[in-house]
Amino acid sequence: MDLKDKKVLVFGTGLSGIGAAALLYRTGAKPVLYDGNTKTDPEDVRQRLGDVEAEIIIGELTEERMEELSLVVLSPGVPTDLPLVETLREKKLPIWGEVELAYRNSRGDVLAITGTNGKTTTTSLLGEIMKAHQSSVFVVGNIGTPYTGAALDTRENSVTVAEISSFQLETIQEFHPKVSAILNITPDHLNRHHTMEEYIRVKESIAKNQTEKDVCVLNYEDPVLREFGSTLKCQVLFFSSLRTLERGLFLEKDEIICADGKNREVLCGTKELNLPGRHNHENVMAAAAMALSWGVPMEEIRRVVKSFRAVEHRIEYVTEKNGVVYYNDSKGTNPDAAIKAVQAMDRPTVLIGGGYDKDSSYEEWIQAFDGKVKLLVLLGATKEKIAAAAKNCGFEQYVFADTLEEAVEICARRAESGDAVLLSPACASWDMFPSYEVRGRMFKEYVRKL
Ligand code: UMA
Repeated sequence: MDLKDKKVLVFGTGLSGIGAAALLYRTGAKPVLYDGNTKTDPEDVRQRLGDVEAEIIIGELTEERMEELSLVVLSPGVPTDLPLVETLREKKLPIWGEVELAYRNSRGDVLAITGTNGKTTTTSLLGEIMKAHQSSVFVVGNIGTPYTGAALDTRENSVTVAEISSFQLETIQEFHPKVSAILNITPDHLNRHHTMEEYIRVKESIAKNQTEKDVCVLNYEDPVLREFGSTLKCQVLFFSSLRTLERGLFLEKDEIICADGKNREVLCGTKELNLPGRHNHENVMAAAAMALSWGVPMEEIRRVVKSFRAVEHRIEYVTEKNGVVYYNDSKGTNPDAAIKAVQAMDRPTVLIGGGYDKDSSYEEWIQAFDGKVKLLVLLGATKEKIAAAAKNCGFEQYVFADTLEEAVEICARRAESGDAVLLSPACASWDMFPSYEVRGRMFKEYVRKL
């Protein structure tokens, strides 16, 4: 689509909106940056745009303005069934996501990762592996760097490693990764996608444009994904942390092994990794499977995998005070991710949970406490709901806090030498913080202040 001098509505003035507006401006289109939140300060948006020229509209978008548009680009946080989006669709305007816009303006190969949990760790690790092998590598997407910010810098020999969320997948059309991966699918974002079937469908769409020449990496232990593998026309490479595979990557005793049907080769021992927990071994297998599929030699992958450390906010060690170890798992934004964090704890734990309500249920998470959690400190919009779930499960050791700072102080008072304090909320941050990153950094600040 030739967008020269065409008006394009960019919906949302967050990271994606600014990235999309800049890309459109640099390619000759006329971006109209819109935000439905009336509290948005146009001056702040203007500053974040820098030298990018764009019209800014906050609050109401009139019918008249809609008539001038040639395309709409949605930020991932904008629900596709929002009445305003429906109206734009009725006007027969093409609606792309920010990822679609970036993809259509980029060159080289795309390696794309989705899944409910483990995306960021896998994306960072794959990014490091590719950077060790290749000179032009971009790590983009849900990880926090909008894809549109990098697209115009890509070349034919570039590799773009993209973390892609379900929100972003909802609005792709031609997006076509050379290698894709779906790490796992467990309930998340059901307030947005409404049903689990729809959430699964959206996640699986990462492979919809892949052909026989492409590869999709899937978790063999996820029954939905195992079945999905048999329906794909592209090549499928499985990984498993529970069984030996004839072809694929798998965990056997303490080793990660790669088998091609005839030969097997050890990638590394799990003790050689700096990433704790089985879920992390799965992330390593997925990243290695993707890199191998793209053509990176095993030896190079092995070197990077062994030196890679946990990403910020994902079971991140903060400090030790009075014999109590503090971990920041602010990225534990759904019950499944939070279960992984509790399972990774090897000592009695005081846990901080609660946050934005995504219609999740918390019983499974509470059952996973398994006698390890001595106190649950609850805050945020879901605190009553989680307390009710805890009672249902017979877990009564919980208290409420009004702020994260108060929660940290309670933890410090109640934890004893030899315990862990873990922030792993099982909820998004949006009720109290702009992002999980801000929540995690505030947590670390309060802990350091103790
Ligand atoms: N907005 C409206 N109307 C709406 C909804 C939002 O006008 O109905 C406006 C808001 O007022 C705000 C803007 O849209 O100004 C925000 O857009 P956004 O929510 O898409 O946020 P961005 O800053 O563009 O960040 C997005 C991703 N956010 C979401 O998907 C919610 C970031 O993922 C991502 O890092 C970034 O693009 C760069 O690609 C964050 C996230 O929480 C980490 N992702 C979810 C997750 O991981 O669970 C999916």
